[in-house]
Amino acid sequence: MESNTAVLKNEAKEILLKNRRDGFTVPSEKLYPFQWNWDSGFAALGFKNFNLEYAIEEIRSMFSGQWQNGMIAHINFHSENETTYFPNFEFWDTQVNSGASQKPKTGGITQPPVFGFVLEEMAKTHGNDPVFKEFVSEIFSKITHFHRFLYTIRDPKNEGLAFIFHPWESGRDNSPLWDYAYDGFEVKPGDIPAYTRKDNTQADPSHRPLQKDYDRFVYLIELGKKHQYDGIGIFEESPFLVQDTLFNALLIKSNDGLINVGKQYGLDVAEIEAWQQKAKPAFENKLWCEEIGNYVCYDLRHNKQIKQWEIGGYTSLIAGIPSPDKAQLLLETLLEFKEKDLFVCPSFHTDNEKFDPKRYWRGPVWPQMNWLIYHGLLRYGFNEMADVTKNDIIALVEYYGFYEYFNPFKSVQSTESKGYGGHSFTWTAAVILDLIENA
Ligand code: 2M8
Repeated sequence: MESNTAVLKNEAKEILLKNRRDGFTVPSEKLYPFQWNWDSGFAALGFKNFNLEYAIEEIRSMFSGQWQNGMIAHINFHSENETTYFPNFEFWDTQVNSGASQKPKTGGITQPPVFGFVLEEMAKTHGNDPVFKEFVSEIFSKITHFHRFLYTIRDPKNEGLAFIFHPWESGRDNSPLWDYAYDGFEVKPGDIPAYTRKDNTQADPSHRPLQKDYDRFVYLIELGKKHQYDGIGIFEESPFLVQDTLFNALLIKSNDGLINVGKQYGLDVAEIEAWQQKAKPAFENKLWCEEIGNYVCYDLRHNKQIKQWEIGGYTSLIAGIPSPDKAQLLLETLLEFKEKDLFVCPSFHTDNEKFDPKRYWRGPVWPQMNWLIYHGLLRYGFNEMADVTKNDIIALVEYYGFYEYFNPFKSVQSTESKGYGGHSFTWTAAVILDLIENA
């Protein structure tokens, strides 16, 4: 009989292959039928464990939609006939920017920059493979160009921290953090065009964002359009303007990835090192919050920290930002969750009134977040908690299946038999495979 681990591994590979289309992978067949930016990085991370060629094609396909200004959009709409997703390429209307990708059509915003560190992960196993070396020479300057976009257009005051102007850019679309960032901003009738959501027909509406959140999502798309998606007017006008923890920590981690891979192959990394010298102290000084004992997002529109405990702060660990003392403080909350018989790591603090164990990004456990936290904890030598983080996500998938996200309460296992959101989910499969293969 096959061991549980072998069964999980096979299932993970099957999902990755089943979600693969023409050189790229969809996060979930119906719910997300295109290529998403950071999902694609995680897909490559999964593929590199059994098919280097697919991992390379995945990233190559993502970068086929790179804009002239360097941006990698959050979605590549490789197929223009898909009807199960809103907003589609027509709604984004990225042709307002003359440097936008024509083929594939894309969205007009970006997502957390993961490709620098994914490249480094690939180098760990394939560093000596000539095919991989060739790929590095092709992709290195493109990833660097993406970071250049973030450190210029998204950092007009040259602070070393990139801003986001849409919650979708954070990857944590519906986090309660953004309720604070909007600070009461509501869309009024007539502010936005009529639109029809599709997500609610593909997933349980009680797990998805509220209508007023979607109205604000659409408002910000319209604002992006008005300023060609990269104009300074976005910085001046957007009611949502945030220097996000996760976004900037993964940018720093990806800078490190590029520096390490670049040095390995004799490439010029001076520009990236200069960004890094500014970015690390900026993150430390502007985002650390003593009161919360964690890093928090900075609301640029209202000039204040968003003082809430939230999962994004934990990605500082994988980026090597906190001192050992601060890392210890981060560890303590994870230990509390474990003591309370919760699966690690809820995406929002369970004591907060806005915490919701079922609703998208307002409390559930997310597989790719556990992968990031696991590696962060290992980096600081917190091996025991790293194992808990890894084993918890494996246990959740083993019990519920390869869902998009999960209820953090162990107690609900007696009454619930499914996870939440999409199923046969790409990043869930990818990180489970990677965690098992590299145990
Ligand atoms: C979710 O976001 C999309 C918009 O980009 C959506 O709700 O329609 C988020 O979880 C995001 O982080 C993820 O990349 C995407 C696809 O998995 O789904």
